[in-house]
Amino acid sequence: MDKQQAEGKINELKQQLEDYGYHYYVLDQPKVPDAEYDRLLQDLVQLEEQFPELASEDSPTMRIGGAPASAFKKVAHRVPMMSLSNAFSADDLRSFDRRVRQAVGDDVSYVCELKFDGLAVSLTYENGLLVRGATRGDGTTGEEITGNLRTVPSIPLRLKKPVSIEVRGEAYMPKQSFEKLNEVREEAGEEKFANPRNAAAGSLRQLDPKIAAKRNLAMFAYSIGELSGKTLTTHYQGLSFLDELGFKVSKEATTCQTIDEVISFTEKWVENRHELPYEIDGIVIKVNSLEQHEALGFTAKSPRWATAFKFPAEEVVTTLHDIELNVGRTGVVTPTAILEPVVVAGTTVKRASLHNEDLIREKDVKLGDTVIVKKAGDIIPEIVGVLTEKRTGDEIDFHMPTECPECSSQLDRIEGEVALRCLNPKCPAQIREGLIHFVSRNAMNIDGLGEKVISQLFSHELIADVADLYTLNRDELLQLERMGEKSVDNLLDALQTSKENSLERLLFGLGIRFVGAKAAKTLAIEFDTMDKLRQASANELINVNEIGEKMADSIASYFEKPEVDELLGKLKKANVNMHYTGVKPTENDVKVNSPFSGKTIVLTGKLHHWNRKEAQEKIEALGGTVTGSVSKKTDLVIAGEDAGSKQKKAESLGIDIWTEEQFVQTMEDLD
Ligand code: 1X8
Repeated sequence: MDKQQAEGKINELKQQLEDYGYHYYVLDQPKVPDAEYDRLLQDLVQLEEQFPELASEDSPTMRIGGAPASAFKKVAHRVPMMSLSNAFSADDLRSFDRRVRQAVGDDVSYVCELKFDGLAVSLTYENGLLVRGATRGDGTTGEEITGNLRTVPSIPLRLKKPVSIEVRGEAYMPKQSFEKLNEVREEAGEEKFANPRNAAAGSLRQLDPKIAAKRNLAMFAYSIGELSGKTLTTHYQGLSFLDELGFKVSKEATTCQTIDEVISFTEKWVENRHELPYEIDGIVIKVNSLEQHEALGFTAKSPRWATAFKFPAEEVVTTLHDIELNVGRTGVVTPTAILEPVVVAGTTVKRASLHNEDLIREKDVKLGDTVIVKKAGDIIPEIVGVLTEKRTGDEIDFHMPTECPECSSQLDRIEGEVALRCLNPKCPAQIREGLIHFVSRNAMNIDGLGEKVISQLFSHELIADVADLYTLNRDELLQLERMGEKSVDNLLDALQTSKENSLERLLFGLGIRFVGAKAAKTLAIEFDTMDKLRQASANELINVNEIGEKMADSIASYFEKPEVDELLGKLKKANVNMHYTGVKPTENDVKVNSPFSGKTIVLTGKLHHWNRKEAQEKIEALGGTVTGSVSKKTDLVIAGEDAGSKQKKAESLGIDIWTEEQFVQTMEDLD
């Protein structure tokens, strides 16, 4: 075949494959058997290998996963990807409706849509060709994950019309694929994903698109960011247009003429949500008219023309069979309820957190009780109460032990804390949990070392501390149950790779009390090397932004321990990196990405959380300007207690006004 013939054949195959893919993944109506699709795809792979100059970015072969990226580039969203205000009840929805009518009059209709629980993404098409895909990130700046998004079969690589458009939607993993993926991960000794959302996000955050390609992800398109050369008048038209372009658009979107219809729609989905093959966490309500969107505008965080109704936490009744005691990494002994398995919020629940003994007393929980269990989203299920009227008299009081269930040392109740704690630093449960923490995803991220493998290594006395992981050899690992040659090789590779992790992963992995992943990163950026951090006094540590007294003391006393000195020596000998290798954020990065950057802000009224000067410094550090009086140039007024004329003036000018709580919350959300 010459080049010209190949080009013709490649184009034919591309069109045919995209059409088959569209029917299969978007319309759910396969046109040909899977084997036929695979055969044509292989033909195309071969032709593109033979004529590499004819390969293109809209080729269905990209769906198998193109070249790995070395890092994700940041991309600024030209139109910010905002979050939505929340409504938790029918009353909240009525207030939303009232606010809308006050602003635009009574001629309002709404579109109700499902709120998919996945990862928000933005897709940019130029003349119909997908040129960029990005995560939402903080709404202003996201990460470019084009290679990964090209592997998602329901995302068109080329649109059915040659338009230039930015499309938003939710990438997600269907429930069934999630269950299967976790089964496979468990078999392989890998950490399971907590929920489909994390699984989807984790898959799209892999540098190698071949991984995302295997994860069976999908995307629903639900809004248009930018569009040139076409005018739409309603949001619903926008959804139809997305459908015409070849996107997967939910069939459940419905227009409602009244808020009562909206409320009925939410009630219907509170009932039926679990029958869907994917997870939703609420209903999105949008004003239909785009002209009214313009009139309503935005607050600093979200559009005034939309809101998200969040599903209430679900409650079910079941029997409490037993209370199990677990010793955590810091020695805290926590009681866990063992329940008669029951389905709640779409998953089977067998265990629930009881937190501590005080809570058990307060809720008057006894073994054998009929209890109410609550679960919201991916939150750990909780026991909210007991149906005492169901008691038979056979229920048994529960008492916390006085000795550690694992090492029998005396348990201690630390002053000011409700928790019982095992103070034996050699307690095997604490060491085992510490090892599990060390390898976990946000710490050293060592794949192939799940809880079961760690427990085996520990009980076979192959490891006694985290440094021992790095001296494991093939023969030792091959002794373990369910560890074949391949798993062992993969694990040894993962261990080797983890040695190059940047310092913050090691710091977090060591499990120093009060040092979370975020503080570990701050410390790594500030001190650069483990040695410099070790030399820092508690006073120097407190001077670091975001490090408080409690954490500083804990870090300083951690590094004073002789066994820590020995451990770090072993890690160093194993060539585990102890430097920060990430990029240091410049002051500019912080400023550009903040909700205050470039804005003129007026503070008024009495502030309680920070004083005026502190608040001003915080805003200025984030790129905002604070001025004394309200004018047309003011972007935002933060109104404390007894705010007077400035607030009135801001209201009359239609300027955004935040309460002090909103301001504090926004600051905390930035952390
Ligand atoms: C987030 C989501 C929206 C929709 C569905 N799922 C989401 N997670 C929708 O519009 N149907 S809109 C949205 C946002 O604007 N942040």
